[in-house]
Amino acid sequence: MKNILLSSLVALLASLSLNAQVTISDPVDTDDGWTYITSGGFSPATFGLTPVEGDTFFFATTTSSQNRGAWKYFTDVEFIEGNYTATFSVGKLDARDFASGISFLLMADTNDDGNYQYSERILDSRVIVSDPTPASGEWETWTVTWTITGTTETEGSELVLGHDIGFYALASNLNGAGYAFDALDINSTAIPEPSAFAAMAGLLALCGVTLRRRLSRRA
Ligand SMILES: [Ca+2]
Ligand SMILES: [Ca+2]
Repeated sequence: MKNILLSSLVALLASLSLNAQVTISDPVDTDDGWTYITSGGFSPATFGLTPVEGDTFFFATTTSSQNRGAWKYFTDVEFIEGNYTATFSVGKLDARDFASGISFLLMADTNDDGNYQYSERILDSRVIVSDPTPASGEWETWTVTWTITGTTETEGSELVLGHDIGFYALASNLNGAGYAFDALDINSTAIPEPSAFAAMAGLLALCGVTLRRRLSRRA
């Protein structure tokens, strides 16, 4: 009985990890594929900040109401179904107010040209984060999570699975404020299937029954 339980458990765990998951670790340096919207840019040291990872980091600031951000498509890293977690560093520029709402979103390169098109944003993935706010000249680590399934679409109504993954950090209406962004990791884990949950519950119940029988035999 013990062997049957063990082999069932191994088979179940194997079925859960069949799909290779997404692993992105990016130092956020301008020469590795990042593109940004005009003023601001990549710097090795500015506004009291130095990079968390790599040689430079992205910073944005304006003196008017404008959008500022940076995006990248990760070539040949394609969307699969999963729960996605992005972890990255956000910094506060010394001598500037902190941007009041920075949104982070995923994109899918649905026309496979390596470039960002407005319609390739996954609107459901847009998350505005403001916490914890870094102190002047310092960084904080922020984490955002999303679920991507077979029905997840871009704003242009294209399904995202199988297309290259993109990430966009974007602050709207900076108007005298600013922020910095660096050191991005994106990882996914499999979404457990309901059938896997049922199998797991069945196995646990079976284990319970076996254990109770053994205990009652001993008693
Ligand atoms: Ca960097
Ligand atoms: Ca594109």
